[in-house]
Amino acid sequence: MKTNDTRTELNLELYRMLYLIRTCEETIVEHYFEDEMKTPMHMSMGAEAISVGICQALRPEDHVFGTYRSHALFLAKTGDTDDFFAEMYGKDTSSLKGKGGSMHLCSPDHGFMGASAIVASAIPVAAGCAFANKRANNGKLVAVFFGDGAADEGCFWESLNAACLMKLPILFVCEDNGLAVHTPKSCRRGYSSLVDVVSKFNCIAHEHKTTDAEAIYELTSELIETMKNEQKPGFLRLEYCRYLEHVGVQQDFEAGYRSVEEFEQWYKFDPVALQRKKLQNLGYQTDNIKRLETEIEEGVSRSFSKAKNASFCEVSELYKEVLV
Ligand SMILES: Cc1ncc(C[n+]2csc(CCOP(=O)(O)OP(=O)(O)O)c2C)c(N)n1
Ligand SMILES: [Mg+2]
Repeated sequence: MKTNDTRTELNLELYRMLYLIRTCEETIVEHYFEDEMKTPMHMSMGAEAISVGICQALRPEDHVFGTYRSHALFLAKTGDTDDFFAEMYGKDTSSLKGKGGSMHLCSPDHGFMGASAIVASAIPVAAGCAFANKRANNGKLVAVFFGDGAADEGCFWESLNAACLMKLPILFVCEDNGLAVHTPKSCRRGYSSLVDVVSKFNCIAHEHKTTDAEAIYELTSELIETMKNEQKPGFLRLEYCRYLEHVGVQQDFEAGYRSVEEFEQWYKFDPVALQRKKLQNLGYQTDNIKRLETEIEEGVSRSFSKAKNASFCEVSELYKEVLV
C-alpha cells in the first residue's frame, strides 16, 4: 500500500519525465524548419505515457530496444538531453557522433540497446539479448517496443514463439496507434484482436487504452512480477494517438485518413496535461509545478544550444564503428 507521499513522489517523477520529453519535441518542432537537424523525424507526441510508465517500472540495468519512433523511449530510459540533441544535430558531442540520427538512437550505458528503421527488426535482436541475459543469469529484463505495423511482420511471431518456448525474460510492448503510415489495422489483418492471438502462446498478455502514465506503471509493475513468478515472457498492447504525421513535425488532417474529431477525443486526455492535473489533485502546489517546468525548460534549452553550437566529427570518424 502506497502512502500519499510515495504516490505524490511517483507522480512527480512521471510528470518530470513527461514534461521533459514534450519540451524536447516541442523544441524540435520549433527549429526543424531551419534545416540544420538533417534527420527524418518520427515524433512521439501523444505516446509519452507508454515509455514513461514502462521505464519507471524497469530498473536502470534492464535493457530496452526501440524503433525509428523512439524519442520518448530514449529520453525516458536515459534522461540524457545533451546526448539526444547532439544526435539530432549529428554532432561530435553525441555518443554516436551523429551516425545514428533520430531513427537509430542508442545508449548501451543506460540500457538503451538500439533502435532500427526497418519495421520489426529490433524484435529478434531483443529476443537474442534476452537469451543472452538468461544464459548469463544476470536478472536483467528486456523490453522491446514496436508499433502495431510490426505485428504484421513474420519476425515478430517467430520471436514471440521462440521467447515463449525458451521462457525468455522479455516484455513485448506494442505501441498501437492503429496505423502503419496511413493504413489502418482493419485493412492489414485477418484477425480482430492481437492480444487474443498472442494469449494463445505461453506468455502473459494484457492490453490497455489509457494516457495515464501511473496506470501504465502499475500495470507494467504487476506484469513484471507475474512474469518473474511464472517464468514467462510478457506482452502489452497499449493504445495511443499519434498527434503528428507519420514522419515530420506537421499535423495534417487534410490528408483524409483520420478525423479531427478522433484526435480531439484523445487530446482531451493528453498524457502531459492529465499528469499535471493529477499532481494538482494530489495537493501538489501549482507554484511548485511551475518551478519544476521552468527548471526543465532551462535544462532542455541548454542542451539544445550546446548541440547547435557543437562541431561535426572529423571525416575519419565516419569510417569507424560502421559496417561496410
Ligand atoms: C520491413 C519494412 N517494411 C516497410 C517499411 C516502411 N515503413 C516504415 S514505417 C512503416 C509503418 C510501421 O507502422 P508501425 O509499426 O505501426 O509503427 P508507427 O510508425 O505507427 O509507430 C512502414 C510500413 C520499413 N521501414 N520496413
Ligand atoms: Mg502504428
